[in-house]
Amino acid sequence: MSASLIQLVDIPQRGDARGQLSVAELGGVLPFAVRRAYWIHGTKPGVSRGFHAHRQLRQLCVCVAGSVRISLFDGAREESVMLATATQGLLIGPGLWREMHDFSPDCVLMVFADAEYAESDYIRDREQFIKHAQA
Ligand code: T46
Repeated sequence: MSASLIQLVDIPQRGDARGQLSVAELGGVLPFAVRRAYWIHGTKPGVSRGFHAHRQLRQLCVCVAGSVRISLFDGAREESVMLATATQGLLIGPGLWREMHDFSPDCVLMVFADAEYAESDYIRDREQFIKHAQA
């Protein structure tokens, strides 16, 4: 059986009596050096996002507040996962079509990426992605 598309990682916890502190660092939960971070928040009700793949980019997604469902598609199989905790991350490698659905109103989705923004790294057409995945 092939490996799951969903790679969840537990984020080390360094909380104490004062509250929680979660750490993502290179050599720990991060398998790459971060060159960019961005976060998606204030998503309007009923809105879905994503609908693209990346050619090279690697990412770690952490839902630091609220919840969101992320689906991944490799051109043949589709799997989805609900992110609803700040103590787990979803690693997304290159060559996976992603969609984000069911954002809670308070959702804050942090994304750590291994490269700066480049529109040329995106495949935004699903049919083109399927051809790319099968090549
Ligand atoms: C991803 C999912 C999880 C920039 O100018 N710089 C940036 O670093 C990013 C991420 C986006 N943009 C621009 C590109 C678009 O004009 O911001 C606009 C919105 O981006 P997009 O429609 O691609 O957003 P999402 O939520 O569909 O996808 C984002 C990331 O783009 C993508 O890398 O994997 O979150």
